[in-house]
Amino acid sequence: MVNLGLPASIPNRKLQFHDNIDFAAQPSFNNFTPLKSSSLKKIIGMEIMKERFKVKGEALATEIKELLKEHGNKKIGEVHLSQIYQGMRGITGLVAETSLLDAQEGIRFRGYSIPELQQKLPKAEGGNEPLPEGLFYLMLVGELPTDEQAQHVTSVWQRRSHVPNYVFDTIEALPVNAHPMTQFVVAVMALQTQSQFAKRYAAGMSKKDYWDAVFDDSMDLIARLPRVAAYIYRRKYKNGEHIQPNGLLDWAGNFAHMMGYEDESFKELMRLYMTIHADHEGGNVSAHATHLVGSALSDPYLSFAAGMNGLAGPLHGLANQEVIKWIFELREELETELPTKDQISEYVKKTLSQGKVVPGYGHAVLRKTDPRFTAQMEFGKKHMPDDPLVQTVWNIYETVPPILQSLGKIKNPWPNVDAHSGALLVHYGMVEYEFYTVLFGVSRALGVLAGLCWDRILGLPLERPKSVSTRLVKKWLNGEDEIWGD
Ligand code: AMX
Repeated sequence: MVNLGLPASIPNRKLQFHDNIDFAAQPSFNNFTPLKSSSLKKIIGMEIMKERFKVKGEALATEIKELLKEHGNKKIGEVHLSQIYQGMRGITGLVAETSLLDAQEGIRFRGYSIPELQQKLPKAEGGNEPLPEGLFYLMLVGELPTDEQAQHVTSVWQRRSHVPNYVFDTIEALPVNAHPMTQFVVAVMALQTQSQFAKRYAAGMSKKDYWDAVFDDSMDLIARLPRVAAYIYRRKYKNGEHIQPNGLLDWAGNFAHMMGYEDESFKELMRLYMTIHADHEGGNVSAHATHLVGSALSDPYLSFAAGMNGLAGPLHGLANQEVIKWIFELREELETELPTKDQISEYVKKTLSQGKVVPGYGHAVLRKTDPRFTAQMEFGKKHMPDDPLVQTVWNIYETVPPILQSLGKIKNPWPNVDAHSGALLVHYGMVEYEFYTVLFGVSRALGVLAGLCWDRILGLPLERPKSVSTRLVKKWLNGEDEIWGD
């Protein structure tokens, strides 16, 4: 990893709320050593990523213009009345370059499946899991990065990771029992004052430079999120005993460290977690909300906060906390650490009879076991095969699908990403399940912000689909030609 000459960690030192240090601005800070010229070169090399993105983005923008000139009137589908009442399922209405979801296969990032990414993306020294930095490069540039290119991303995120003190003050103004996602979104909004896009727009930035400012904001925001998220975690669950960043670590490894987890295999889990939760094409609530709000030229901070408010919903990202809560309640009610499949089956039926969903199961698009679930299962088999909670997740996997299938109305009875993640985190002692969606949010930033960069370089316009009232629908059905609703 690149050594930026940042100070080593000071674990478990109780920091003052104002003890957030801008390392770059404080050369006299203890242990500070100047940047080595090789590190500097790598940072400058990072500008190459921006350049590559510019070349790729502008080329695709030109290609799309030609494509639309020739084929713009081609029909790509039709819309049924039921679809507009049912969450627009199956209506193709968005472009997202970063990843594509196949109902049977699962997610592919720029054509690569999750097992392929685990094989092909750069790793941390001595590690086996992919570096999320590499995935970000792939989503942005469309090419697999070399080890050095992934390290460039690490270095630049380290360099941009300073969080101003007033952001911590803003978090501190909230009651400590505020949901971590509320604290997270408030912190992102506090960071918004840092937006380059907002400043440059106010100063009269040209349209052709929008992408450049969005790129800079996205890089800053991604760099800062682990610090903010770790601060919320330590504030809420560890008596406000904060841990300083370790400039020798990669983005996810440093995040684990700042939350207080030094186990190497937890760092590996964070690398995997941050990679597999990053993106799920464009129509999911967090990606779509970010894209929609960004289409109004709201800056990346405002747009990302909108996406995170969506992720905080129980049918989307909050499902991961719901899953582990549901399993804890199951264990408590049955007074056993390892419920049998029959006991699980009874509990599932009880959940359904109470009019609740089985969290972690089902998906709006996927129609098979989520490969992100499988990747986590493989991690569990490798690192903690005997953990009773992890085994319970696997027993649930064998029990739930046939029950859901028997109901006849559920389109996908298989587990999604959220069905597994909590059990792995609990294994390492991260039992505070209310925090899990924040982890998801830090990861999701990679996909939705890479997506926002693409939106602006492609010059995508304000999103404004047409809506209708039921009154109008009824008139259509009666063959009346009225265009006004209510
Ligand atoms: N348990 C019980 N009922 C379920 C169910 C589940 N896990 N999944 C779907 N259903 C029900 C729906 O509530 C709906 O019932 P209704 O007709 O009475 O309203 C019916 O089955 C048909 O739903 P669907 O078309 O199969 O799913 P959808 O596209 O409407 O919703 C999802 C998808 C994910 C919201 C849904 O499967 C669900 O609520 N799952 C549980 C929550 C969850 O795990 N969310 C995480 C999703 C992944 C993510 O974003 N992180």
